[in-house]
Amino acid sequence: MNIYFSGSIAGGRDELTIYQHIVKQLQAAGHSVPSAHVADPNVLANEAALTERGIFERDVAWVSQCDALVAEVSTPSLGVGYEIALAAQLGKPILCLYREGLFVSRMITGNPHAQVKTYTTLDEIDAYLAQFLSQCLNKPYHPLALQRNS
Ligand code: 6IA
Repeated sequence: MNIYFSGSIAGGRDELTIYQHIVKQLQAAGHSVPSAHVADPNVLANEAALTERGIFERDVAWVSQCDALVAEVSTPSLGVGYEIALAAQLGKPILCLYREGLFVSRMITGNPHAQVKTYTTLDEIDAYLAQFLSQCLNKPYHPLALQRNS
């Protein structure tokens, strides 16, 4: 599947190693992650050639095309919130992960469009990812799945 990974950039990069772990897991499971650069420590340098509008339009297109969105929401981020809301409006399956014990916006934790899970270990992240991805693969009613099958 095509999985959009969403993680904080301007909001702060404290969880970079977690982003790297999630992207690695998704790719190792055979999924493509167009936004893998979110987990790249050099994202600011690598994306510098793009205009602000170019980044926005590209990322919106990628969210629109994805089969599902996985977001790490431990670090508050306007962009991550925007991408989650966009994916929700488009009916995409959404998994939000954050470190147990953090105070996270109720617009995420109370969002009926998203599965929201807390973790303390990488093993827990892996288990939530595996469960979520298998649910996505078995959801024939997903709008994109219907388009592909019609
Ligand atoms: O508000 P934030 O920057 O924390 O939002 C992060 C989210 O928005 C990520 O999930 C990305 O998909 C998207 N995003 C925000 N900024 C960028 C970006 N900037 N490049 C790619 N995706 C982005 C490059 C920085 C620039 C100074 C070169």
